[in-house]
Amino acid sequence: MDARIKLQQGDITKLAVDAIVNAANSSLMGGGGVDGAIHRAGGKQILEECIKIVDRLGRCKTGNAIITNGGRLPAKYVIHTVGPVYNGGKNVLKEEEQLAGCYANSLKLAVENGIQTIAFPNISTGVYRFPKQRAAEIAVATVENFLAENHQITQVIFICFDDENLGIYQNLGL
Ligand code: AR6
Repeated sequence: MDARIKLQQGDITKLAVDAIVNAANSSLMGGGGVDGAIHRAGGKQILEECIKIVDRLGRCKTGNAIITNGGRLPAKYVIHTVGPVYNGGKNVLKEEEQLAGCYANSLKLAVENGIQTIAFPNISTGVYRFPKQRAAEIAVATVENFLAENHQITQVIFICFDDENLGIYQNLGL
């Protein structure tokens, strides 16, 4: 395991990292879960920048990411990414690819913005119902692959809110 990857349990809105990642939806207009928590804690500055981005570029596609200011959060930036809604079945490979895209595209955007420290929630494993074990395997593998080719990022935190996700990440060797 890359020594720059760290596991933590708690609330992502409390982290003083360069960027926290938001599990958003394609409207970028906020929602429940971690998205709601980030907009509540960060205040209206974040939503105002989201509105400008949607006006300019349209909605955010599944697997893609955009970046805004961090408002009142201790983090300087929020990277908003849109995870897949899990349906499984014949769509499962596409959904897995989209979830990997969330992690890879968020890291790419982080690098483009000079970010060194970043924290991820367990994207798609709440309301979007992605199976937690598989989601964790994809998250860790994608981040490890990215870091193998990148020396700017100094720390990636996986922050688990619930005990089940925490246990899964621990079993993956974190
Ligand atoms: N800090 C860290 N993780 C959290 C927090 C928090 N404060 N709160 C929840 N989680 P979800 P999704 C965890 O449902 O499945 C929203 O309405 C939670 O335990 O937030 O990607 C959006 O607007 C879970 O493991 O996101 C979208 O419409 C993880 O965050 C939709 O939900 C993701 O759960 C996105 O669904």
